[in-house]
Amino acid sequence: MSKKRISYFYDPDVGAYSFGLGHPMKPHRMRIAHDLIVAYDMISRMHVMRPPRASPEAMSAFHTDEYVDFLKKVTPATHDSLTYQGTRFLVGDDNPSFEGIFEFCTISAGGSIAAAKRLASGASDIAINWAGGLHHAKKREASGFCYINDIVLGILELLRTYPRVLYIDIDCHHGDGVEEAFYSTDRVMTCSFHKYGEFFPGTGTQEDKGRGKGTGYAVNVPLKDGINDESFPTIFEPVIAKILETFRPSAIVLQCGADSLAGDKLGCLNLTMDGHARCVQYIRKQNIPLILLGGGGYTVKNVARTWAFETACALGMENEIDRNLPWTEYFEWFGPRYRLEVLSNNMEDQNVKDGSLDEVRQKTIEQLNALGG
Ligand code: TV7
Ligand code: CA
Ligand code: ZN
Repeated sequence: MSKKRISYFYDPDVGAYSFGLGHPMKPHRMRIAHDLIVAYDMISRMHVMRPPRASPEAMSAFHTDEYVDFLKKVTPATHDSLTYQGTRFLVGDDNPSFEGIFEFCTISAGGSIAAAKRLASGASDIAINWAGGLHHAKKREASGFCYINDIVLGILELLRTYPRVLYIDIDCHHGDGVEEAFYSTDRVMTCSFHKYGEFFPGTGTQEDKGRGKGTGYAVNVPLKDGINDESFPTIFEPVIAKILETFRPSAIVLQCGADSLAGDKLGCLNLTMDGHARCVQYIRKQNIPLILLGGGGYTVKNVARTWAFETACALGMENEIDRNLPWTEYFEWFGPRYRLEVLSNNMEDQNVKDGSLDEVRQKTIEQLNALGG
């Protein structure tokens, strides 16, 4: 496996932000992942950078000025008046106004924009921002724990250099914000794998394929509970292979949402760490400039393990890495086995028993064939 030039964007402040007591989204997981990355001595093998904070102007490349101004101003104390009693900008408990909300957004978005610039400059083959991947954020509204859509901002930056960008989303939830942003263009293909059916955000059927020039360029792969390491590659790999053949992307953004792992607090899929990372390995070997982003992931210790391991995959050192975890400040979290692993559980794979996965795969391939590849 060839050596690649990796840039890793990390802001040591990111772990200090809190969405509030009891909220499932925990920025602290980036710090735990980082500590593993340090302890495994990956830092010396890649270019490590603290990304510049994204400016309000940079955010306005996608979001409205009014919404960005709101995020700049809102605090827990001004929430009710600035959201018009929770009817604008932030609706419901998923997106609280927490202390430092705007700074958190500048870190997450700053990392993805910097990652895009780093690839486009030709300085790196793979750029990583585990604080990014916040795929639900809309132009004028927060949604599903996401306030600023760092992914859209990163892709817009890539489009200044690259003719075609492929976005792949393996988070358990539908990547609706990114899909919507590029729904009518043929320069960005979006492809989300997600649980569909009585699950947030409720979009992402195979009938939703894009519009106008973008018709066929939004790819949705709806899944049922329990997809595992055996069945997931039988849809991920042929679908991606077909996309690479028909769309021929000049750059790829892979959202590595870790709520598709077994045992996730919010997710309902059954991938192991190795099964999840296999997606990274499959994309890496295509030798196309690549951005790796975070996203969901709510069983914190498993998110940290997986993103640390996927950093090792980017470096091509996954076969050398010690599966016994090194000592870190959070070592005791990883008991009782203290291993670099996320194991599957005994849930049934609802995708294979009625042949639904075969139908979804066939329908996706037909959609891609219709593009005329
Ligand atoms: C990318 N699921 C984001 C995924 C966003 C999922 C939801 C919660 C949740 C929110 C909490 C909370 C929760 C235990 C779980 C319809 C509702 C139901 C809020 C209580 N505990 C990503 C968003 C999803 C907030 N939202 O893709 C504060 O679960 O299902 C919904 C919407 C209305 C709001 N209520 C939940 O992974 C980063 N929210 C505890 C405290
Ligand atoms: Ca997804
Ligand atoms: Zn998710």
